[in-house]
Amino acid sequence: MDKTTISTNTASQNDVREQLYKDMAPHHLTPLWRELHALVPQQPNTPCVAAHWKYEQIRPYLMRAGEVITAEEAVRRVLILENPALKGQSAITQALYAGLQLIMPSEIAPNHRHTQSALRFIVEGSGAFTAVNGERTTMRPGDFIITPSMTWHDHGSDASEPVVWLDGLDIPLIRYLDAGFAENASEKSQTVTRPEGTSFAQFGYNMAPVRTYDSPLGQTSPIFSYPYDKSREALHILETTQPIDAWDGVKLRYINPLTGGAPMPTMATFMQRIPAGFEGLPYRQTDGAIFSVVEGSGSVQIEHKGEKVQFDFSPRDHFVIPSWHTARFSSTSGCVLFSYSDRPVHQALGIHKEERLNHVE
Ligand code: 1HN
Repeated sequence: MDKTTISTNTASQNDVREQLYKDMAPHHLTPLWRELHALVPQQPNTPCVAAHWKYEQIRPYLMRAGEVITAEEAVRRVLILENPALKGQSAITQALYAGLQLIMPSEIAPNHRHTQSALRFIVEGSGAFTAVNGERTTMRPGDFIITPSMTWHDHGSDASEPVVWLDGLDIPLIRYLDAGFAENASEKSQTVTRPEGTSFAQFGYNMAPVRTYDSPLGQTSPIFSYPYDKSREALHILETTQPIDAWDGVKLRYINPLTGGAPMPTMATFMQRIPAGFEGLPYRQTDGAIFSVVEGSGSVQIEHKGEKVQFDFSPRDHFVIPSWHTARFSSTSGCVLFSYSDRPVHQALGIHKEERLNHVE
């Protein structure tokens, strides 16, 4: 139908159209021309909003959860970080899930497995462990740990203090694809078959077992734990010897050593140092990113469709920068940030986009 026809359309034409829509509806038909704008927006139009969870404000609820339910009874004692604009969806972005999990001394979170990939980023306390495929990994603050898709995993604690970590999973994405399977094990804790550190010795030293060309875990990294002391050391060396990126400060991505790609097929992870006195330039990217503050304090200004928010963050805080929201970081005294996003999915589809602005608006 051309423009002339539309501009001259009459009340009776409208009636005819409305009648058509009504008549076709029982046949599960709907006219594209009424949906087209929303279906193909000119730029990403996420319903998600930027949000900040201050650790000092939410920790009391986590500890209260520790008093009212055991890890075993809960299966996973987690408070979900839910995007305020996605209530009831257990999602922090459209594609990703985030939660804070608590394990108390000598508790067990029972063995199970599922399609959804998971990452753990240790926020508070040392001495809990997670077991993946028969190998335990001790958790220390700042460590980044992987539970690959469909691998058996349970958590336990030999610690004398509460241990809290950030869980990042691709739950909403797998739900969207209707592709999730899950299974509980008959034993609460899996049998340990390999000493701690085995997978790191095999794959964590820029070497790999001689005949390993294909990853034993498909696209997922065979390294279960990326210890913080190594990531922190790398950032420190680069901060003190190399030029600082005007947008990111010093930012490294974690890699699957067998592919050079992201450690998981659906989630990329990053560790970043914002140097003292840094005033970052603004950027935006299509992947929505979730941040966990490791050390120090700073601010992030986030702007979207003319609305601005600023989050002043401290250690153990969490915040989310949704898709295509413009963000810039600053810090007076310096800070270290862990983050994860759905970037590998965007890249696999060839649709990842990032824009780095050269001036502050
Ligand atoms: C899960 O398996 C864990 O293993 C944490 O610690 C959070 C959220 C939804 C589904 C499975 C875990 C989870 C989860």
